[in-house]
Amino acid sequence: MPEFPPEPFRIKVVEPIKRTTRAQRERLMREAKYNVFLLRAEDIFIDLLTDSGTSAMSDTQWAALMQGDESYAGARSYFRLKEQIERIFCFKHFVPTHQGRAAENILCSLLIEPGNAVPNNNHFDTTGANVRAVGGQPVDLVIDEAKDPANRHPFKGNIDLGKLERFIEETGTENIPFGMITITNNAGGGQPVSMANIKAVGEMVHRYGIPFFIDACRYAENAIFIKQREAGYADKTPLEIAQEMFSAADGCTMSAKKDALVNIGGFLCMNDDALFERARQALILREGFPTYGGLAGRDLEALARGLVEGLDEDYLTYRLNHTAYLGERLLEIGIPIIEPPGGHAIYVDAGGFLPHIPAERYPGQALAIELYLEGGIRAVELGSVAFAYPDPTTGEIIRPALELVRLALPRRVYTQSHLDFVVETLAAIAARKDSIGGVEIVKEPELLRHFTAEFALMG
Ligand code: P71
Repeated sequence: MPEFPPEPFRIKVVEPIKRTTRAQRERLMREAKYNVFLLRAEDIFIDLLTDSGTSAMSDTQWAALMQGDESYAGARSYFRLKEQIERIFCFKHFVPTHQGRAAENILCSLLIEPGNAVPNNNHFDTTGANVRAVGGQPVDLVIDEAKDPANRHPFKGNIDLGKLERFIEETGTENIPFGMITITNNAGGGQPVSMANIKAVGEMVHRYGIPFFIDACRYAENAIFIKQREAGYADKTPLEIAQEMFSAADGCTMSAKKDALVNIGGFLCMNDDALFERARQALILREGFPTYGGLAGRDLEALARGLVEGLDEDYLTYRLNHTAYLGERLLEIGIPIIEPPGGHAIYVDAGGFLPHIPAERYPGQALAIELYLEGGIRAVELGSVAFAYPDPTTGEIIRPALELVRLALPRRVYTQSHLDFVVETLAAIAARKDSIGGVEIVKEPELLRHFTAEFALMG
């Protein structure tokens, strides 16, 4: 087999994408207020905004849609989904939700009191926002190696156990409603967490009587990383590794829009009976009856099959290779990225790539704009636009460690030649990078500002 083997699928249905001219893109970007979220998708050539909800479903999943049982209560599709969730995640209870943030919302609103704090390796944007929305404080305790882009630590998503213990001692167990770990760590490069770390974090929080939840969006990619990199797992299947990961926790939140290969869906799992009762009530209020939870019966069917396909070892091996191909080619032409390549995305170190643009002029946003102007490529800023926030007591702006631009790879959607085009586009930007200026925010909402903020070029 070649170093980067070909896609383990062939294409049965195609969706045309169109090129635009540089002049058109300049106008479209200006009209979108220099926020790539405000562009129209049909004006984009290669859309790497997110791997969330953008997967290509298989012929089996499309066929399953026709078998969706749309009964309000007790639908057959619910039981098909239940069987898969119980097999893979091994928790006692679950409720379906329309997507991951709805699961987070229910968990956070049931367990967090104002003034509480929640530890995680890195909270992703919606998770952090859901913790804050109910008066809690998200606290990020990832290992220091994660802050050095060139460090090739095999499990750069790990939580620093020393930091976690100090955090618990200083905060007090009564102020920590639960601990979390995000697998893989999306805010920190799509980097995996080792089995040893998942178990050690679980044991530590449990020793203090604190429940432990996994943010499981990319659990299958995390599992194949463990198989490839952690001693003792080479002969285990991704399913066995997943079961072992979840056995360390009391529950999980899941956005099925990632590793479950569907365009919409999520769920919240837990072992605690009383919490499940409260979650069911919250679900009925906010999402829907507990056997469909904000989804159509056909969505439940596609999800049940997507969970199976998403754990397939050939698919997962291809998936990591596909992402690594983009990362290694960018490194070859001198573009700094978070190393080693993550599971679902390559994160360009925009701060390192554009050192003449200070963090307060948002180098990541400037690069995201350039990617669109140069090649019609959409990426997302994951730096100070997405993650900087004012300190609750001093008001001082706290910035993330790195100013990143994420090139997220939708699952089973783009071929290796699309990735070559992304590399060529970044090479063209690199050739004139000193002429790129920073940006300023001219309008922003209070929470999750990156989705709707408006920017201006500073020249
Ligand atoms: C991602 C997303 C979705 C997103 C976020 C920001 C801009 C564009 C798209 C969502 C996650 C996630 C983790 C680790 C929970 C959610 C929420 N990620 N945890 O990466 O990555 O799930 O979108 O289904 O509500 O692009 P949800």
